[in-house]
Amino acid sequence: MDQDLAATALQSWDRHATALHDLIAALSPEQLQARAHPTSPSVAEQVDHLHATRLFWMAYASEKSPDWSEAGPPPSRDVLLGQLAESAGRLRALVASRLVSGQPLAIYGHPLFLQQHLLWHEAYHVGQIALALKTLGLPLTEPQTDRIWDTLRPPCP
Ligand code: NI
Repeated sequence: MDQDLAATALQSWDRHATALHDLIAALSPEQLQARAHPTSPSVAEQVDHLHATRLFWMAYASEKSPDWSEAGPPPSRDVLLGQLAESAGRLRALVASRLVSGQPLAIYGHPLFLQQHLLWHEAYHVGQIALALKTLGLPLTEPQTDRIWDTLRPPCP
């Protein structure tokens, strides 16, 4: 793969991981407990789920036995942030190594399809998180949403 394109693909993941980290880091303990509906997972449970989902599909794609370890109450915000950083780094390393080697992943084939799957999944949950916060009456503020968009693309002039 073209080196510039590979670096750009990895930077795309990094921008997403930074935006997600900053979003979760800015939430209060009350916001982490928000639910869009009584039967919906809380914000913290959704963040825990993102980490578990990353590990699951990375294991599957690497032909290892996936371990679905999403049981019990979600950990603290700091632990959630540590988990996200760890799984984001692992995804980046897996994609980078396969871009270099050209070795396809199980199920996905090209490693960018795994990255794309996770980006889509996580964007879905960020929408659910925004809805849960709105339902609680503590929606994301304009500075919070601006920070997300400014991480994903250069600030508008
Ligand atoms: Ni999900």
